[in-house]
Amino acid sequence: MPDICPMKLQNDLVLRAARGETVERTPVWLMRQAGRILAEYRAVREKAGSFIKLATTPELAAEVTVQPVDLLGVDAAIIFSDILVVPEAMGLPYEMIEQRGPVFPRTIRTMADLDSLHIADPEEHLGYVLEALRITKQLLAGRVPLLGFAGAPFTIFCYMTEGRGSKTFSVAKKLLYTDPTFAHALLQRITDSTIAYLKAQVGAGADLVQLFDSWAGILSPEQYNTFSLPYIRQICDALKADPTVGHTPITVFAKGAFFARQAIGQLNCDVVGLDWNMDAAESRLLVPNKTLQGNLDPCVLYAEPAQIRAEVAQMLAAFGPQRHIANLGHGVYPDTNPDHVRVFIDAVKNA
Ligand code: 1CP
Repeated sequence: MPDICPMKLQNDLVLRAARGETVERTPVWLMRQAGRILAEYRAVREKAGSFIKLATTPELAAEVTVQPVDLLGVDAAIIFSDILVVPEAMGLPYEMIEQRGPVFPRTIRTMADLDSLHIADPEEHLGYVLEALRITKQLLAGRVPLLGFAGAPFTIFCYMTEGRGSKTFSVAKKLLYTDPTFAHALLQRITDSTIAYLKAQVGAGADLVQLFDSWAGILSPEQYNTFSLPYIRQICDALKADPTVGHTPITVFAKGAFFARQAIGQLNCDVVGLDWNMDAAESRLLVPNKTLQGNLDPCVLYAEPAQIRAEVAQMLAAFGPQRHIANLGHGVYPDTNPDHVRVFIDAVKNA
């Protein structure tokens, strides 16, 4: 097993910004930077044969994790994996269909279905991600921080019940109304698995962990307060209460949940992720004591370089130089020109 003794980071801007310390410049990285836009990624993906093979081969996952650091100059690496490895580790395997995305051949919609699942044991069921983190840590050699991540329980619930991606996740949402007891039981089991998993990620070298609540925006504020926020709170509290993990910053990104910014800002987390519908000044008022991450519209990267630079300047001015980690408001789109991604990154770094 590679040695993972703590190494002093040469560039710890993301971590210092996350903790609210003063930074010389705004740090920048991109959600979904590791698996979408680079020809170099597609070459490794081809060599692996499939997404799942790539994600479960630690050496290859580590290689594509480091690519954006080398090729784009981002201030952080995010481990190459997927949020759906947690359901799989709980006993619900997924398949990745080319051009379509993930599918669960079996779904979890009743208490009887739930009985077939266990709480994920990270070392036993997710050891390949932990090994990828350890190898990545070595490859990075302290150049930039390594970010771990997991899906927020409600977003994972969506995929486990619906069985696939959806615009409305109406099967998942229906269960919140028709069988809230079951919904809470499944959410709790996902939460317990996620706490163990994120702790293990930190143990394997993750310097910060981000929760992706990608489908938060389909819930009403009341439903969000009932079915999503309490589970995110449990995760934040559990990590912060653990003496070996508590120092690790936590980012909560709840896409579309503009109504929940204030409540998320009061969680035991360090950074609140914003999508591009969320106004910077308003978000500062709602979340006065935490670092904000985001939030350029990913479509800005389709524009000409001059416009990308202008939009970046506007974003940086709106957030101010401190307590901000520059990013897009959601993952970079797969058909984005990597040169335009570099324009975005350089515009932040040279501001
Ligand atoms: O892209 C990267 O930086 C690599 C790591 C990464 C991350 C952070 C992947 C690899 N997936 C994710 C997170 C993820 N996965 C989220 C949360 C972030 C977000 O909202 O974008 C979600 C919702 C998923 C689920 C998922 N996995 C989808 C969406 C399905 C839908 O329609 O609802 C898809 C298409 C995937 C597949 C996937 N995950 C990652 C890659 C590179 C791919 C493409 C598969 C391939 O290469 O064949």
